Amino acid sequence: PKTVYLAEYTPFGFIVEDVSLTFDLDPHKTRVKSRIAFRPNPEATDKTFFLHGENLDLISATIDGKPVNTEQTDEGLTCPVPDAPFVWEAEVEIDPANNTALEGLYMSNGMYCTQCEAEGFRKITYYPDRPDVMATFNVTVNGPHPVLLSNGNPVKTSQHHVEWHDPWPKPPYLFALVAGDLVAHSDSFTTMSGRKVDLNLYVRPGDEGKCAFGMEALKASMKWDEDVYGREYDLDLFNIVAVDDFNMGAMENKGLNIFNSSAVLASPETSTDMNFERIEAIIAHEYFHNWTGNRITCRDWFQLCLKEGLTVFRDSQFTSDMRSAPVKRISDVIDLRARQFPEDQGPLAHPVRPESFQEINNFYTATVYEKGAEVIGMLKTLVGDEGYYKALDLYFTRHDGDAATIEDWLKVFEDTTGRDLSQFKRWYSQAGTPRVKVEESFELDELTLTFTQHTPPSTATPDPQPQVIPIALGLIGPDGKEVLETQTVELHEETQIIRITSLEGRPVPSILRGFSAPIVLEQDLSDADRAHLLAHDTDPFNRWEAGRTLARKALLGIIENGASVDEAYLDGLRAVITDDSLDPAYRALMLGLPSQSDLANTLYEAGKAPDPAAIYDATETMRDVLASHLKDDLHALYKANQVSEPYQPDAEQSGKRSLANAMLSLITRAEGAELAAQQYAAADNMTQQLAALANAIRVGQGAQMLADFEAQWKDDRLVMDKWFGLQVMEAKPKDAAATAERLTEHPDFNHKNPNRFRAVFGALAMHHAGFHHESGDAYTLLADWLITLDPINPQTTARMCSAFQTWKRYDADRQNKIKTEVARILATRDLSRDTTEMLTRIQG
Ligand code: B3K
Ligand code: ZN
Repeated sequence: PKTVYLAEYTPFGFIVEDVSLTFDLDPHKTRVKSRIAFRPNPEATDKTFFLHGENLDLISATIDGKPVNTEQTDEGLTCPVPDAPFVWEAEVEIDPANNTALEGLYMSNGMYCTQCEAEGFRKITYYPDRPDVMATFNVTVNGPHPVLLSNGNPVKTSQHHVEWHDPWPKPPYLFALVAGDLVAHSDSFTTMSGRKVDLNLYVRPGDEGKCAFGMEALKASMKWDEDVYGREYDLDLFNIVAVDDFNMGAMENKGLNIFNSSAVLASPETSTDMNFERIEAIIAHEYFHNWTGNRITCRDWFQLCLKEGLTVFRDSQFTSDMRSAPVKRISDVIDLRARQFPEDQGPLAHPVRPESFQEINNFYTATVYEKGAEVIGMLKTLVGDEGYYKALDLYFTRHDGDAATIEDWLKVFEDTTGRDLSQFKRWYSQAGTPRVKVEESFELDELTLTFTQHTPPSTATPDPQPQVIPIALGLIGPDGKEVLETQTVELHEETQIIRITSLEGRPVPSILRGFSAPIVLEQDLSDADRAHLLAHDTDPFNRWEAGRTLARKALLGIIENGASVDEAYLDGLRAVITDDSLDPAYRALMLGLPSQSDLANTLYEAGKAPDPAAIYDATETMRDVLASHLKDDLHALYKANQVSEPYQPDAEQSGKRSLANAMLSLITRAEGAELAAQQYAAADNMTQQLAALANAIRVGQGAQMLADFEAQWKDDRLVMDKWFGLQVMEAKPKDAAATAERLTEHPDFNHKNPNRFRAVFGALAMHHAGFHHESGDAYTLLADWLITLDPINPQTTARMCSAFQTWKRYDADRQNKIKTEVARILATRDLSRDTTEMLTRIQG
């Protein structure tokens, strides 16, 4: 396979003035006619006329009305063109019904839909399929369906025929088309300048009742982007469509967002609180792309973080404003550590702006998205809120309509704040998680903190240089009062010393408040100091972090020498959990334990091969200890956090449910599934029903409930995904692979549906002790299914390969087993470019 390099970027030799497309829809023989006005690009040196095209059957091609001879390959075509403006016209035939890769134009339950990012437009027609070629589109859709949609505004509508015009120049990856028997949930939004925008959420008949929440989230997002960023929507119409077969969450096509139905359909009976929160965030994310992604797009795919990091950052700001900021921050860090850190610290490590790829779809990663968002958060911390919004205003005015780069992005900050960001830019070019060690000494009235930063070298970045690291810190005095409010220290050098004087007695330093940088902090604090922070830190993130660090130490103590859990920690935790002045959602987070994968990594870093079974057992022991230490509070807290008002998916109610369900899990552990059964029977919403079911399965008393659940929900795909996933998640380690295998034999298992495939195999890969069970059965099962899925859906297959990325942590036997499976998949004939690239990189 060919490798593409950032350094080799050159502009396309032609400018596209305008595009007209006509679709005559047919499941196997869809005809696409294109008419594209080109003119030579004065800024380009390479004048080769190459149009991308894959799996297209070329019927005819003309230039200025005269037939041309084209030279075709698997990747596209070339032909001679005049050295002056000209019109290219072509007709191709495509087969959407057989497009199982879900990229380009495909069918899902009888409806047509598209996915063009990153390079899917070339599966629809011949085109310069690159984001720096922006054009206005006119699209005619002919088909026997009641609903025929494309980007922009409808300009002519008759039966079985709709013409669309999108006035905003856009890259081809934002093209979209939808056709089907759909119903709309409609509403409208009046923008800040008083324009009325029609809003529609299109779903399959039967799903109308699951639209209201998504619509409210959309309106809230539109308002928020006006209030916070001054960004107004720019068309008269905004459509969202839900589809069941989709490779990821959703897609920000101009004026026509397409959503995985799991990322938009919601009702109290079928969706959990977590589902609601995720849906709200994804709707906001895709909507925010209208400015950060669509109006200003990326010059090339190496700049992906320009739109994704920024848009993730914006959607987390939105969620913090709509819900609880500390809870959102802690959840984001948990997620970053679970998904981005292993990537950054393993064979798949790459910079936030990668420098080469074989298949760009493999780079829609936690590093590009989530670390990319962290980098923006740091930039905001460094320049301050005012500096940040000033820079953003300039970004929007200076680059509106552009296909921009990270250099453009950083330049607006340099120009508005006068800062030199050349060292900061290393966050975009260096892979790996920086580690910052802090050493402390206290003499008389002076505290000295010595910071040393070090980034472990990787294949992607063999020689990492010091980065700019904002460290937010404060000090908590011996009496528990804050003696220094949050200050931000900027690290630039490998080693840096900070002195704080006039202190009365040694305070406990609270470092990396709010997780001010995506690093690993190495700080040698005593258990007593951490317990002090757990009791008194004013920074909610670090208060939580203190508890988490103590929990990790306790778990490692159990794993390594069966140590008993420190009473002071347990008492401190109990004080927080029972403190009614604290948000229940925050208290529930306090009860969470570091993940088993995280513990495995800690052991690996300490030079020990982690034993997944021992880690699992320690986690179980720890939960038993918590249940017994908190036993006098469990029922009281469970009762106090029941919600009597009608269900609302808001932060307040969902916080209560999450604390109550944390109690339920400890109660079930101590007393069996009786209370879970009561909750199950009484539940009028999915959060309560599913939590009850999970707890019953966990203690081996869930069989009847599982059968009831299946009978109740067998016709609801999204709920059945939960039913499939939960059984794997809650299986005992030795049963996880067998459970997954059994579920693949269920009549409703369908590996062609990404949601269902991920429900089973995503859960298996996440089940640490089950996936890494000594038998190796889970490795083999996953490999078998990846081999089956690859020819059908390479994108989803490649994504699931990351389950193997941590192989180096484990003992020789497990390593060999994983290597064997990886090699077996790689030996498959005609393996996709996607999967080949992922597994080759994982092999290292
Ligand atoms: N931009 C899309 C992701 C496209 C993934 C292509 N493999 C969704 C998003 O980030 O908003
Ligand atoms: Zn995005």
